[in-house]
Amino acid sequence: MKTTLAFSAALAAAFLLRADYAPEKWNLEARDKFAAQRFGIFIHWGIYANYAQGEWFQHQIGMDSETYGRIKDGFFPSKFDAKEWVRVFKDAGAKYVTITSRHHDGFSLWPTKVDDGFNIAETPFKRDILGELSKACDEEGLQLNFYYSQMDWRRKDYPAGSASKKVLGNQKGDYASYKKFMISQIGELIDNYHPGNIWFDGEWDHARCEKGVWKRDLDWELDDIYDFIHSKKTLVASNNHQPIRAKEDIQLFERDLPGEGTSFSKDQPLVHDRPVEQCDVIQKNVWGYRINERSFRTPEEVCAMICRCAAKDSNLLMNIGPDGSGRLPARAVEVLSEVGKWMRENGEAIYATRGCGLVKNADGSETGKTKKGDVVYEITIPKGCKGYPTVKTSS
Ligand code: FHN
Repeated sequence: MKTTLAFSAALAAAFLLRADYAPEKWNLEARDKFAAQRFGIFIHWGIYANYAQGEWFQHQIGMDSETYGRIKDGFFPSKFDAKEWVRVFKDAGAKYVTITSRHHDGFSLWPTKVDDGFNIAETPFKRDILGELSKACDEEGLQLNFYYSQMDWRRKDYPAGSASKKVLGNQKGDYASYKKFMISQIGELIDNYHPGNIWFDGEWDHARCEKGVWKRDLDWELDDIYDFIHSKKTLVASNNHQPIRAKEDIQLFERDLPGEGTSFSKDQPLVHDRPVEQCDVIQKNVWGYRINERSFRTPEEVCAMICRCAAKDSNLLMNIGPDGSGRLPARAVEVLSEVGKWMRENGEAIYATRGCGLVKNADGSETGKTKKGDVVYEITIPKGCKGYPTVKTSS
């Protein structure tokens, strides 16, 4: 069902802040548990890793999905070792992992029964990547969550929007059919692997903000999808770059410190009545693996980002893009290992704390404060991240 909805600011506010929804006890507890975790690892991985040009490669060169998809027949990440990945993440101090179950190209990393064969079971590799990762996370006590792209560059029933028409043309699609497909897939993900949250991305294909007024050209019928997820006691998050809706449990900010409004979140006010998460990249400028991207964040920078987020009462979800063989980029592993050393020394100032603010000092350093019970942690981040953050405790 495709409709044209141009909401006025007032109507949009009424729509977004529906008063008739109250989260249940399990939901509030799950939100608290999520917020206490503070640091997670994001994984962007799919058949695009074989092209080694990032996850937007298909779109960038305007490749049709038939041609693009042929690379699935060569997807054989023989070095993939879920236990080793999880060892690296846990050693870094991460408490959860969020992986792309399906990105914009429409390829599913698990053997879904409800698509037409564009999934891991139809590659020579065949192994259930999400299943292996879920088991390894369970064994090590890490929570697994699933990124799920709403935008799709392949299916015939997906209604093309501003970021998909380069690949799909003006395809009208059939949203009722596409919605049914998404719900079936999400049901599989939750029933098979029990994620903590479903992390949506791509709603922005059908929305834009013009001078403070949101214009939307597709009614995603999100209430139905969110109710379905909640009925399975799973949290909902959406990286839609829009003001948060009542039924979204976590407020997401992409490559932008919550509330700063400097990039994707310029039209996205920080509400802060729910957990907050900032996602960012360890290999600068790219989420999925890109062979010629050599610029990695330093361990000092990653620690500073964790501290800034904690001081802003937010989690940090730090992304890595494994390569086509299933290996994590070596430099990312080194950086994470150093981050882990800092977290083991200073994690008390981060995990399960509440943020009390972040200020920039005249000398270019930053001071962040967090709190747990009566204990206040004062964190100093050196100018330009020239050293590791230091922590002072007071009560
Ligand atoms: O288009 C995606 C992008 O590939 C990546 O997945 C990031 C992660 O936050 N989100 C989208 C852009 O907003």
